[in-house]
Amino acid sequence: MLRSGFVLPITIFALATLVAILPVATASADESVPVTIHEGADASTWGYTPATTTVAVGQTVVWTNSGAFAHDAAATDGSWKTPLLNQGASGSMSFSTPGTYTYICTPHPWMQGTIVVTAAPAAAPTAVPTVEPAPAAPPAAPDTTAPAPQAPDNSAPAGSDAGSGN
Ligand SMILES: [Cu+2]
Repeated sequence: MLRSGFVLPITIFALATLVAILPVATASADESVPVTIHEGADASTWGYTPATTTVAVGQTVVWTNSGAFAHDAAATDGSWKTPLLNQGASGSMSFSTPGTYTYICTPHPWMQGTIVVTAAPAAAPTAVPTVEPAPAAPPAAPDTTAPAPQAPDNSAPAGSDAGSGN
């Protein structure tokens, strides 16, 4: 007496796809903060935009000269200075000490700006839940009891169209 159709039960654990999209906190420490050096028809209006820029310690200020003349940004206390920037050029300075730094343009000292460097931002507690990504579910085991169907393609090669139309 044969028992046919004895099939081992295949238990498949379907893992729920746990896609944990963790919020990516934008690190602010390495950000650069732009300042535009601008000119105008009246040279007395030349200056920096924004006139006051606030950055956190570790951040970098990047000055870009949108004018036609060369400008720079030079601390009034002489502690730092960008190179003289030609039209379209940029110069950067990073700040590691909190404080307020006024600066001017060396060739045009009436151009004035201020950099306020604050202590590192109160590092927003990265409340990222500890979620371990689920391992990739293994592919369903193939049914090895059934022979793989061999289906050779014996069809005639294309291009031999008899061209019979009704
Ligand atoms: Cu200038």
